[in-house]
Amino acid sequence: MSDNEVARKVKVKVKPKLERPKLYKVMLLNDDYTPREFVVGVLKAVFHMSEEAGYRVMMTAHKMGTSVVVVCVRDIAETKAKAATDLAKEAGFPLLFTTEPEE
Ligand code: TYC
Repeated sequence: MSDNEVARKVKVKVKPKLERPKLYKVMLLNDDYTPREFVVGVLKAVFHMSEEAGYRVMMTAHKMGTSVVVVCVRDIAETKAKAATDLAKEAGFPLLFTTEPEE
């Protein structure tokens, strides 16, 4: 077989490499005014957390200043953080959810 024929038979498979999307953390920030039960209620309503998970996340922010709520793609993180912050604002509380890129 000539070199040309060998070359013709070699099939190069090109596997398209899908980039993994960058992930973002939704952070819960502590404050001195929002009632604990309200924070848990928002975590349940917006992030579909159980009472127990919501309580744990709320208490972490209460004690440490911040807590990670969820890690997801940017669009979802920003939408959820805004929905949760808006719920609090409508109720007259200064509760804040922010987003930041994961390391
Ligand atoms: N620190 C608030 C209080 O004592 C409760 C609270 C917890 C507020 C977590 C915000 O992210 C927060 N009423």
